[in-house]
Amino acid sequence: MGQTILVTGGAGFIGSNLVRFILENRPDDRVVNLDSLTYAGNLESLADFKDDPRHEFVHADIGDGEKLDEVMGRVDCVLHLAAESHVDRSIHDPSLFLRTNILGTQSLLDAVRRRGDSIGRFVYVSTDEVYGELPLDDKSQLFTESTPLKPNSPYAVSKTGGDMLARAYWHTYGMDVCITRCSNNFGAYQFPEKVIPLFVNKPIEGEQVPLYGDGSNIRDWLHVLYHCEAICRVLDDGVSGEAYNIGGNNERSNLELTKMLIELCGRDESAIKHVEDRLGHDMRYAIDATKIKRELGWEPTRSAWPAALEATVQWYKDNRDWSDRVRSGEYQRFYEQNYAK
Ligand code: NAD
Ligand code: TDX
Repeated sequence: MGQTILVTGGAGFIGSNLVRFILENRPDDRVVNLDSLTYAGNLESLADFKDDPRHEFVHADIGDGEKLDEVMGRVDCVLHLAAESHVDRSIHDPSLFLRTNILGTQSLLDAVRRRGDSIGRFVYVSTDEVYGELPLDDKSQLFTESTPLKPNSPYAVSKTGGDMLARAYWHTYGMDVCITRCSNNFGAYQFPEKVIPLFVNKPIEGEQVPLYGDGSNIRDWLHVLYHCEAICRVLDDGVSGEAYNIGGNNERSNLELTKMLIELCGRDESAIKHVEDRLGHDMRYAIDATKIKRELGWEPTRSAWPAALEATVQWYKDNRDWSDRVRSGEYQRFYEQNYAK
């Protein structure tokens, strides 16, 4: 039987891909998409679902308990993605991150708790950054679900706070909670402050790309649609109280990634500008996703690296107008023009 799924942060990068994924792949389900439309929220990413009766958009903040009470009356389960998500911004404004990612998560958990048993599963979409960093010189080390949480940036601390709160509501109140911890995502509709869209837009426009430090930091890249599949798998079959790592087994140094991106944009290495490193820059993330593969049968099924990266670069080239409207600020008028009465 179909369910009504509350997706928070559904106007963001992963959220909009997830809403699209659910509407296209789970025909019996409906989505209530709740988002406060911060700078990172872009409803244009879901313009083709504006009039879909299975997609309801609610303009609200996860900190607004009254609004949440009204929405909770018509949903069956929750996928919680709304967050401040950019590490660099967290370095300059930690308090916003703590407010949204910890207190906002608490507000949402409390709203679910007030509904008692009428709401089923709550999935907290956490991140691999809760584990801190791994050394560059020992590739045998990977993050598993039992790796101690040791977040390094204000962003990572705020996500860890939300992650631990979600678990505490399972332990204390018996709520049905699962947690996912995914590695770096790439794909369509990512806000152009993040490295992949930034490093496509700049070379196309004849600018240099600002690579932090020497570029030796490593990230484990996963296409966003694999992440969406995994979140749905955890929603359907995850064990309550458990956390699941999600990752691509696809470690790339930033320098390797940068070289691939500028080549795909038709530029040579003169397009790379080494700039001052990010404060506290985590060296390496690498995920062991054995648990979700073994217990829930999740396996990435789409085309793998580098084809998925090439397709993503092509998407940004083909959708210049989407990026242009983000950068001009025009995207922020979409809600007003199409939804607000
Ligand atoms: P994003 O910044 O693109 O989107 C975040 C969305 O949350 C935006 O639409 C924004 O408007 C909304 N939002 C922010 N504050 C809100 C509030 N107070 N109330 C309601 N909505 C609010 O982020 P993303 O990259 O799509 O990440 C989504 C989630 O996945 C985050 O929780 C992030 O920590 C997690 N995550 C991201 C990655 C990644 O590589 N991007 C990897 C692992 C986990
Ligand atoms: O201009 C840049 N230059 C650069 O060298 C930017 C924006 C980034 N980088 C480097 C820093 C990182 O090592 O590229 C790498 C990726 O940076 P981001 O795209 O900012 O992602 P990251 O900091 O790794 O965090 C992402 O993955 C984990 C998401 O933004 C988080 O929300 C998620 O939890």
